[in-house]
Amino acid sequence: MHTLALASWRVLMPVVQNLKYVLPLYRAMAGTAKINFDTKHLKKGDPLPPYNGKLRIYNMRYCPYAQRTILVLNAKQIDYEVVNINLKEKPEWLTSKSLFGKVPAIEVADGVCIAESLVTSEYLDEVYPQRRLLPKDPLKKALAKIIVEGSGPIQTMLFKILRTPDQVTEENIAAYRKYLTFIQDELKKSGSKFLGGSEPGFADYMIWPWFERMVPISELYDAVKIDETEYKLLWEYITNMFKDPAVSQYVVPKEILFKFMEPYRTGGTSNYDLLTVE
Ligand SMILES: N[C@@H](CCC(=O)N[C@@H](CS)C(=O)NCC(=O)O)C(=O)O
Repeated sequence: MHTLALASWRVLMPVVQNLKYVLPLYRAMAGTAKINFDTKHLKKGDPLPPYNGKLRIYNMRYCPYAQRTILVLNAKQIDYEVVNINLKEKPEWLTSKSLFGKVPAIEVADGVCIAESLVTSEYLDEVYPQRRLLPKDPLKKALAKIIVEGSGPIQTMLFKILRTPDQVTEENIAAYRKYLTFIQDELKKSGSKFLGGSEPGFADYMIWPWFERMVPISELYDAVKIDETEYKLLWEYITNMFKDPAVSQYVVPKEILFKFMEPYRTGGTSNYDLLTVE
């Protein structure tokens, strides 16, 4: 082979070899197409949709963990595809895409999948450089992650209030309020609209799914009420978060959320497809 041709092949070869990784990235960076979040939830017996080269998320429309990853994808305006999963009757192929059989998982190239909400979110933040969500500074980055790590009490509260509201303890309520205060104090300290600055960052998106649900749920249960005087700044923050485009395009209408959640308490089966657009 001609030396020049050989040299250019040496340069091009790694690109060609990695095309299956590079192409979805390129397409995603170029695209701002409208995403259909409300695809039918696939269940046992349903075939796996063929991989079409687009970054894909295995999701469940009402899952707060999967929502974290969706918010990152939206914030970065990545073009992606949603494959919704019926978690009560999981498709046989789910564990080949998500090791623990849970959502979220993302498929970044044909058959190359990553699971877990925080892992996928951080991966996307590293791979897609547009609008960095985690701070570069190691100290600030650590603080953002601590804010997320500390969200246990709000997660516990949501879980309990939906399933066994009569078993919510004084300790649950105290820990929940302590976390609300912690977030409000962090906002005060930062002096900015969001924990991440003038735009929502990693911590904002990772804790948001629980706040989004607590607002309508607090209409039903006093235990989770966020007092408007005590938590004035936190309320401003919540209002601003609802207006963020990454958030607003994915919000579930209150009536639908209540309908979906009802069987958690009564023991029936949730209808995953309340929002489905085929
Ligand atoms: N630690 C996981 C938790 C994800 C999770 O629990 N997802 C739920 C849906 S909200 C799920 O897939 N449940 C199915 C199961 O546990 O079998 C993460 O952060 O991604």
